[in-house]
Amino acid sequence: MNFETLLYQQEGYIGTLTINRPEALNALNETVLKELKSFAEQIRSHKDIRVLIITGSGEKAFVAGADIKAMQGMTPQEATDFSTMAQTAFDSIEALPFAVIAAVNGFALGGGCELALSCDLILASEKAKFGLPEVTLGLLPCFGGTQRLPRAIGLYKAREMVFSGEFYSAEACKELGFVNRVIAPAELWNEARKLAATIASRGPVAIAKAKQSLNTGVELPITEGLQQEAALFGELFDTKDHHEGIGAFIEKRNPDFKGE
Ligand code: CO8
Repeated sequence: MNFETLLYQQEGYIGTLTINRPEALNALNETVLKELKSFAEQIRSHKDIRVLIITGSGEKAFVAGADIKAMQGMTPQEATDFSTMAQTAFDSIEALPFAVIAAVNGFALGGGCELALSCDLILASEKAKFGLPEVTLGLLPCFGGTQRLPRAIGLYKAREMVFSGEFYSAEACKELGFVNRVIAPAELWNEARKLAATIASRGPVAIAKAKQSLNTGVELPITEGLQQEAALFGELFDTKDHHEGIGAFIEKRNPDFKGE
């Protein structure tokens, strides 16, 4: 996979995607968004990937938002189209059939915070700063922020973050409930890899179906969510992985899942 603004590396079952525009603090322009969507479309069918880590290039930023310079002079229709393009790219990341970890190494502002919110888990460096500062530009979060953030932390806390436009520390975001772990900057990469390796050692089909149950279940009335959970659970009994998992337990050995 060859991209202008993204770097992709894979080691074993763990892929790492780096947003690579350090001169603009990895801001999201049209090229990055198109490449993110194309990347997600290509990677989703790769059988040899079990966890994706997304991070930002350089010391300073995960992603400092949408590219403010590129927004200048847009017409209302162009702005809506730009928002839709970003939402579609982030939906494709969210829908990947394996776990996606955001390793937030610095500023995650506006679209950067929204990109992190489309990942399954957020690990943040102690020096990371999150925020939705769109209102400081006379705009509103439009890459999914007004939708994913309240679903993650509740409406009242989301309103404060959106209306104030302020930057929040990683620790404050952990308190709010959307950052999983806060990690010393030098350890962020190791911790992300360690968590990725743990997840990659579990049953891949089980992770994919658990992700589906969690992500679509929260949108459903609980009775429908429970029915879906039971149906997905049943589907796992058609997989070789479940024989391997149960067999390994009985034989007192580690399972060797093939993702089948
Ligand atoms: N877009 C474009 N360039 C950026 C961005 C950005 N979001 N953020 C930083 N840069 C550039 C700077 O312009 C600068 O470039 P140059 O050296 O050429 O002047 C370079 O990156 C380094 O940045 P700073 O010198 O500003 O670094 P500091 O350490 O002083 O400050 C900050 C870092 C605090 C992160 C600061 O750069 C900042 O406030 N950035 C903007 C953050 C922001 O407001 N993000 C939200 C953008 S809006 C959004 O994401 C969603 C709305 C999308 C709407 C789209 C509809 C069309």
